Amino acid sequence: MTDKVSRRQLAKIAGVSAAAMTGALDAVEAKPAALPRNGNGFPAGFVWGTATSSYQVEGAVKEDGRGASIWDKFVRIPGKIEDGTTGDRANEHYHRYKEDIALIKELGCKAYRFSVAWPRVFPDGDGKPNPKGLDFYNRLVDELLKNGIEPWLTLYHWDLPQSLEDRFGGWRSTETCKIFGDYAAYVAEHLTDRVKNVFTLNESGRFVYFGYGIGIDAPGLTLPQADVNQIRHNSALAHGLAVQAVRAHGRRGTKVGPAENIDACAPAIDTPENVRAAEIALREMNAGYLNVIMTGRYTDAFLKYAGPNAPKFTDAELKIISSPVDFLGLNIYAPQNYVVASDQGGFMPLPIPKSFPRMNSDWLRVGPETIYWVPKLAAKIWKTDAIYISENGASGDDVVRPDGKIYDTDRIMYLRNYLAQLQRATTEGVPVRGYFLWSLMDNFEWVYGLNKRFGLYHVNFDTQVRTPKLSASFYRNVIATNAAGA
Ligand code: PNW
Repeated sequence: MTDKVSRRQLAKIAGVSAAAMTGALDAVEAKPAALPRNGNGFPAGFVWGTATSSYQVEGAVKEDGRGASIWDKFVRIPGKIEDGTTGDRANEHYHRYKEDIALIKELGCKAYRFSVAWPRVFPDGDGKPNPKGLDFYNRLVDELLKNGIEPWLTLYHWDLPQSLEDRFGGWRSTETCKIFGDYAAYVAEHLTDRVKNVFTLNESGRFVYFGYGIGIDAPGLTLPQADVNQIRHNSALAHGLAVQAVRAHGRRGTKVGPAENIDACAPAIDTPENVRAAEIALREMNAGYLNVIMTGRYTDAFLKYAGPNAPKFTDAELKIISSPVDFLGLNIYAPQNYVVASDQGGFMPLPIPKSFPRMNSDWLRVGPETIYWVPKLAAKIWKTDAIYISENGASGDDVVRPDGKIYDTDRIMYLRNYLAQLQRATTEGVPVRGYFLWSLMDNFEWVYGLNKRFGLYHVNFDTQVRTPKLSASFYRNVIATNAAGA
C-alpha cells in the first residue's frame, strides 16, 4: 500500500494534524515457564484476549438476511483492494465460529473481542430488526461462555449499513448517529445479559479520515477538511449516544468505552521536559476525538488550528459526547509522534527517519516503548482508572515451511518487546487491565485484502485450514505465566 497511502497521510489519520489445532502447538513449544514471583509479571486478573472484527472474518455476506454494508460495495470498486479480494468469504467464521473458539481456548485466552455487523441485525440500518442476524451473535456468545471465554463486543467496526450511506450520507449526517444509538440500545437489550463489556466505535481516527477524507477506506470519498472534521464530530456524538444507550438499555453494571487508535505520542528522550511535552502532544493530537470524549471540550489549539474548518457543535452535543465511560480502549501499534519540548505550543513532533525500523506493513513502525508511554500519559491526562489495550499486533510474511510450520520469530520479537514495555507500565501502577492481541487469525486486512497477515493462526484461504504459528505458542506461554518473558 506504500504507493497508495503516503506516510504523511498515515500520520494524519488521528485528529488534528496533517496519522490447528490441539496438539500441533506442542511440536515446537517448550513447556510454560514456572509462574513468576510476585512483582515479576502482570497483575493478577489481567485480561488476556485476542480480537477480530465482523467484516474481516465472518464472510456469509448474503446469508440469513444480512443487508449490504459500505464495505460490500467498496471492495467491488476496481483498484481499491490491493489483491482484488473481498470479504465475501473471508474466514467463513459465520459458519466456523465453533472451531475458531476452540482456537481461542487453545491459547488460554479468557477474553475475545469481536464486533457485531450492524447490517446483520438491522439490514437497512434502522427499521425492522432481522432476528436471524442477532441469533448468530447469541450463538457466538453462548459458545464463548461455554468455553470459559468472556465476550467483549464492539458495536461498530466499520461495516456501516449501505442503506444509511445512500439515504443520509452515512456519517455525514447526525441522523446516522441517532440510528446508531437505537441499534446500540437494541444490541445492549438483547446481549448484555451475557456480554459485560462493550466497545462503541472502533478507530474513529482511521475510518473518518480514510473513508471520507482520502478515499482509502469505504465509502471511498475525498471530502474537504471541514466535512472531515464535522464527520469526526459526528463519530464522537455517535459514541456518546451509544454510551447512553448501553446505560439505558443494558443490564446494570455493563461497562462501556471507546476502542480508539490513539495518535501515539512518546518523548524522544526521557527527560521531565520531554515527558511533559508528550503529555501535551497526546492531548492535542487527539483533540478531535478522544480528548473531547474524555473532557467534553475541544481544546483552544484544536479550534484555532482548524479555523474555518472547525466542526459546528452545540453544548448539548458536547454533553452527550462526554458521557462518562467505564474504561478507555486503546489500539496501540506504531509510534506516531516522538516529541521534544518546544516554546511553541509546548511540543514539537520530530521527523521520522526513513530508516526507522518497521514490520512488513509500511505504517507499522516498531516502537515498543509506545505501549508504556501512551497508557501512562493517557491515565494521567484523562484520569481514568481502567485502560484496555483493545488491539496490538503485527503483520509478517508468515511463510509456510516444508515441515508445514510458520516460524514467525519477527512477530514474536515485536510482541515480546511491546509486552515487556506494557509490563513495565503495570509494574509502575499504570491502570492497564487487559490486552487484546490483533489478531486471532489472518483475515481480510481492508485495503490490503488477504495479503497482510496479522494472525496467531495462519489461514489458508483456499482450504480454510487454520494452523498455529510459532507466535501462538509464544502467546500461550505469556498467558500461562502472566508475564512478558525475556
Ligand atoms: C486496525 N495505522 O487498523 C484495525 O482496527 C483493524 O481492523 C486492522 O485489521 C488492524 O488495525 C491491523 O491493521 C489500523 O496506519 C490500520 O496507524 C492502520 C493504522 C492503525 C490501525
